[in-house]
Amino acid sequence: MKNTHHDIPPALVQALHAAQRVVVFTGAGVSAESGIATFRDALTGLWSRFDAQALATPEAFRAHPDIVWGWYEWRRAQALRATPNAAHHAIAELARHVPELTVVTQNVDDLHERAGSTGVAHLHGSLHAPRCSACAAPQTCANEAPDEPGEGRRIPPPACTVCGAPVRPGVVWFGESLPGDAWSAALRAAEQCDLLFSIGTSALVYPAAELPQRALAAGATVVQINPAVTPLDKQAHCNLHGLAADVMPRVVA
Ligand code: BV8
Ligand code: ZN
Repeated sequence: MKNTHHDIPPALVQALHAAQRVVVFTGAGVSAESGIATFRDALTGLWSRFDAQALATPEAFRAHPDIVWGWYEWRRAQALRATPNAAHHAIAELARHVPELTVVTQNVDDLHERAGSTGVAHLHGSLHAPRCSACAAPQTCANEAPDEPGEGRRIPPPACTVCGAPVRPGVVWFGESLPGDAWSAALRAAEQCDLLFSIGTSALVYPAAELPQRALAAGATVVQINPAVTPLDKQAHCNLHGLAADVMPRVVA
């Protein structure tokens, strides 16, 4: 690595050079500069009478399938149009600088993969992998490049090709368990790393928000990158208050 880490604390540069195992834990803020609304900002139009946490539940899908499906189709269209930003690229590049890097994301887009990261643990599923709400059969997305559905448009979910029940988004809703393989890989990586970056997440949603705590408890250095203050500020060894796409390229430089 060249010595061009402008404004990055020397102790962090040192920790990065010494690290054997690094975890990058990301949230919606990493995709913000790609034009994807963060989770707590993704409500406009019809959806603004809900809070995101109320819409992202099995109960909401049962009560208002067309509102919930419409919201996810709007978000899927946004994700399809977006491209990875400098933060996604820097994270993919970081894998070439450290012996072992695990990317763990709460995001339901695929921008880490499109930037070149591999083996990404998706704790909260994907916008691009719908499945049947009854028999769980994987379903294909209706249209590879839908027109941007209008903000607040109701869209009835399609019927399962196997049993006819409504198709649901392939994401993890509140009250649902995380995919076991992704969660155990994330937990193992957090407990075994020497350095964890928590980037662009409000650190409010559990069990995902446990990961930085587990890393701290295991003796790792924890670095947070976020323009805002989060509950993690008090515990992190280093808080870089800035935009992920500005800060990450300087960390990796
Ligand atoms: C579970 C997928 C076991 C869908 C999401 C108390 C009461 C009630 C419930 C609970 C409770 N305590 C714990 C719970 C359980 C609950 C929970 O944690 N609730 C909290 C909120 C109180 N958790 C669950 O239910 C989980 N499952 O526990 O299973 C179980 C089983 C049965 C019964 C009970 C329990 C499942 C949670 C999964 C929810 N699914 N997403 C979808 O996307 O629609 S969560 C949602 O939050 C997001 O999608 C994301 O995945 C997650 C975290 O959000 P963030 O990514 O952090 O985004 P956010 O908008 O919040 O913040 C953006 C941040 O970026 C901000 O800090 C901002 O400053 C920053 N930022 C902005 N721009 C930039 C930036 N940073 C850097 N650069 C920038 N440019
Ligand atoms: Zn089915």
